[in-house]
Amino acid sequence: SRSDLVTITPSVTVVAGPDADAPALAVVEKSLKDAGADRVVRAQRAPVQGQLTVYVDGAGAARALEGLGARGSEGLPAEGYALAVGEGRIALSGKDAAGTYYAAQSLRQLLPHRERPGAQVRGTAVRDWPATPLRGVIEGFYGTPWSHDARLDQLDFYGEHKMNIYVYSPKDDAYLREKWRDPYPAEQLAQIKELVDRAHERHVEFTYALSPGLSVCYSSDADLKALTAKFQTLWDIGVRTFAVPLDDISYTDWNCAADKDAFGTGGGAAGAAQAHLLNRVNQEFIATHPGAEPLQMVPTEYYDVKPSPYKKALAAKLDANVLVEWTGVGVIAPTMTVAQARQAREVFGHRILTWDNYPVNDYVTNRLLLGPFNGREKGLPEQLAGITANPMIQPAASKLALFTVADYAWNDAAYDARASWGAAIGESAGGDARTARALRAFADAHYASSLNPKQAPELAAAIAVFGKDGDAPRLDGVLRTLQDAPGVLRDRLADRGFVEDSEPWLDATHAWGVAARTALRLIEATRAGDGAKAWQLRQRIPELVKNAKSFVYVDMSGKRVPVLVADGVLDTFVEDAVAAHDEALGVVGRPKGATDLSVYQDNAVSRMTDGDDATYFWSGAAPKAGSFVGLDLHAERPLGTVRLAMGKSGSPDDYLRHGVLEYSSDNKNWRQLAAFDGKAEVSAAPSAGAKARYVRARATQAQDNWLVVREFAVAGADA
Ligand code: LTM
Repeated sequence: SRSDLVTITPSVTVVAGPDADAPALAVVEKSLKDAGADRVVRAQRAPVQGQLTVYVDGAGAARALEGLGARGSEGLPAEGYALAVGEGRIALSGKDAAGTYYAAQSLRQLLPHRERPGAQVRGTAVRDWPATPLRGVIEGFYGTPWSHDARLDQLDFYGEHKMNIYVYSPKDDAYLREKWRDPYPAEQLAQIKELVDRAHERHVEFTYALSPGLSVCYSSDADLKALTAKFQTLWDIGVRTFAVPLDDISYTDWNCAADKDAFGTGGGAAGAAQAHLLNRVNQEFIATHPGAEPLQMVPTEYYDVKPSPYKKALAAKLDANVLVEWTGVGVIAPTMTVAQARQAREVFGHRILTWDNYPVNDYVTNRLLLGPFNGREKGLPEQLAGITANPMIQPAASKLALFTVADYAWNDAAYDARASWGAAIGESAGGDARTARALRAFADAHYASSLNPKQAPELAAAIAVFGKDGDAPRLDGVLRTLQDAPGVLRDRLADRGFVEDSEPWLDATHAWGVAARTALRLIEATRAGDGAKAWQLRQRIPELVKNAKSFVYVDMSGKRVPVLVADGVLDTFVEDAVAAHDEALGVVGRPKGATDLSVYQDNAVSRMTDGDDATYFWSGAAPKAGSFVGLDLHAERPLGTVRLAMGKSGSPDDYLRHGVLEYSSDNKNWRQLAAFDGKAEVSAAPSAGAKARYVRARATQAQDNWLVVREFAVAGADA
């Protein structure tokens, strides 16, 4: 970078090369106006001294870069660019049209955003290029598909963040799956054309993905014709990239007698059958349409790298130039490594494009997933044909995570998940500190996912500090920011889509903020020995919690799903405050659950102590020797009969195979109550006089099955 400053003069001249990208020029000109220029004019050569000149491509840009001592775009990979600012000029040079467009986007980010005559921009020299060829989004979730306007808005966002692919594949658009053979009604096709045109203007490859797998005959000429005829209607409106996803279908028993005759049955037959159809699409449609990009497909086994007859057949028979999509190891892969990507390339025998299931929330519709893209090893993009992220049902709320996906896919080497997340928040808040603070608190409270296992990390840290220093005013400040965040976002956030998307979560966040602040006051009153005040606050809490849990997301089938906010953090804080108060009064509430195992989805450890046999704790991994689930009875007491009810219908084998029940007064020194082997229902009565505050079930051997605990109870413990 350089030390000089360049002034945005009232009149700016743009000198463009003969082939300079038109969308890039539009971005440059708009950015200059947003930065305070009154007049932006195009000219063949540099004008009068004292005026800012911006060179875009061509000989002028090359000379200007050289004059600024910066290297040009020659030698860069596709979509790379050089950009330099200094000595009263700005120069942009793209390796290709997309590169120039990305140079323009970087310039937009560098320039000040609020009109101010005479604004200045710091001198700089940048050479930049993407880490992987395809970077973008696959609208591939179940549930309410995005609206047309939301899609247009997304395409603008992708262009701004150097993402270059959007795959149109909503599971609940009937014309893509159930009615895949049917042509689009004219109105719908016209809307898709508008998307294709917008994508083109934003250097985004609109990819049309047709999923015939629910009813196709892979060997049928008629079905091939139906598929390519549908593709042709999309080609005619400008689509140049096509995909055939074959995920989430039966491939061991698909309903086509002719295919059974042609290929047989089972995984190997399915791989051969799919390759047969896809090769015909590839050879008879893609290859006969000059300008078409390589065909993409999603295999039916998209979620692992285990060799199988299906993968073997697909690898051997599918045309070499078809891209294969893969979700990583797991449908929602907590981590993705370079080694796994190499294995995928090997086992599928084709170039791999990731279908990364983040921040998709169709399997947890009670959650917003607002944390960053995480757990993807550096070096991964280099192994891939590209990265496509499956977003949330909520388009605008997806942008925080998608910002970070774009960041990683462009430059994984420099990627820092937390820093990128902060930058996403800053951009969304548009430089307004109050909005940024509110958005950060809200996003923190909706942070957890398989990629970001810790919920509400900043709030949890503040609560932990309070546990040590007891500084209630400081924690109250944090909780107040959270409680007020929904109001601030509703009043100030420019992206109204985000507010619309988040409505029930905004309501619930405010309500949880109120409940948590009341709990904090309860803690203070309990500590101060102000029994009357504490009792008054204690009585309000059940109603406040009930209210906080009352907000619902209504899905496309009309199902009402109660939404979660900072779960495991706010609810625990409130429960602990109540328990501490009750304990001080000598009343002991329900035991509190504990475990060192991870939690599968929403099956929190509190569900094994809720007195309801139909709900359960479900671990997110198999217990190792030493893993435990435990109870805190809040105070030492005579120990009653201990009951441990494990397993559940549907997963009867998810129980501790070999373990011991133990009890303790100090959570350090343990005595054995019973040993158990091979049974899901365990019950043990202690000898007379036994006392304990803590009880636990500890695995004595590692096992393969995960653990379900429906109820873990001590007789008389919650009297
Ligand atoms: O991931 C793939 C390839 N298919 C489906 C997606 O449509 C769905 O959105 C995600 C997340 O639930 N899981 C899938 O299996």
